[in-house]
Amino acid sequence: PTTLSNTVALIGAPTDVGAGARGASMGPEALRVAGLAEALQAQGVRVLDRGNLHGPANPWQPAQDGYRHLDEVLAWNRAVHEAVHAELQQGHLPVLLGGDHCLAMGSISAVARHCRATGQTLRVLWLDAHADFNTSELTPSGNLHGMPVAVLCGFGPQALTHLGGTSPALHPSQVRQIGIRSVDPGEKRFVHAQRLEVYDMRYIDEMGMRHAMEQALAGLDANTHLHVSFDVDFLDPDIAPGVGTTVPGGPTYREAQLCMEMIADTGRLGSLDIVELNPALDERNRTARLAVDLVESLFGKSTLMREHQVRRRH
Ligand code: 6HN
Ligand code: MN
Ligand code: MN
Ligand code: MN
Repeated sequence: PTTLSNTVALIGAPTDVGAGARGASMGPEALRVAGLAEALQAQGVRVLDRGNLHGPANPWQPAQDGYRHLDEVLAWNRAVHEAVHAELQQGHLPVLLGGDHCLAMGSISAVARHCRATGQTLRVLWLDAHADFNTSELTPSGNLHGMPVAVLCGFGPQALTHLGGTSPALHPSQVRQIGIRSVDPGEKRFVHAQRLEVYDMRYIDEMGMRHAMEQALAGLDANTHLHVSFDVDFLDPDIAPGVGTTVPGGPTYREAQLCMEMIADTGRLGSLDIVELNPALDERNRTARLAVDLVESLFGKSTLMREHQVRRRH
């Protein structure tokens, strides 16, 4: 089997309360229009589209005490946490359709809670241009989509760090970041201090995506639940313009495909976020269609049958 469950639950969270640009709230529908459910079904997956969650509107206010829209971010993440946790309890593979990346606080805290209860080991792959490891002291923007990894590791306001009851939801050693190429100055020191394992673009340039993914996926076993948090700005903006925070020099189409295929090969995918897609900035939904194409690979689509592929190793 390619994934931990053959039944996927799509959960839309149409909000941009954590972002610095408006428009990620349209992400869930753009992914549906791009054929996400059909693409998953073509991989033999049963798809339950749960529709969209509801939450407060975006008040578009300046930061207060280092956070923008903290109350609204909390409300959305409570809804995401409950929805994701309910699907995991039913044995389903939750796919969160963002929405901005602050929503990973809710989804990953739910996955961590589920893994604690079932005795599974959680590994998080964070595919992103950004480390999303800011705190209210370090952030240049106050935008909470720049803080989910820190919050999940226990650094942030109590209400957010305790979404799943206990804190921290994650230890930094459970996280692997891939594709990183924009980290704020204070955030950079904090990433180092907390020893986050980061495969940044320089590492990928020098060593290749294959080696980076071999390292990032090392040590998985039959008890591992793999969560992939896919920020669409991970991709190079030449192929994925529909995001609010583009950073040049990201993975190419082929590198991104290889990344997804190598995750699929582990057979351990148990939950997924697709976040930061911004249809207001896209070109005729091409970034949404690319995301769907990559998700097909993540769920096991390959050019040939596995037994027909030339042995890759050494
Ligand atoms: N994202 N580091 C910047 C900030 O404002 O904290 C950008 C964060 C981007 C977050 O893309 O999910
Ligand atoms: Mn992100
Ligand atoms: Mn990002
Ligand atoms: Mn594909």
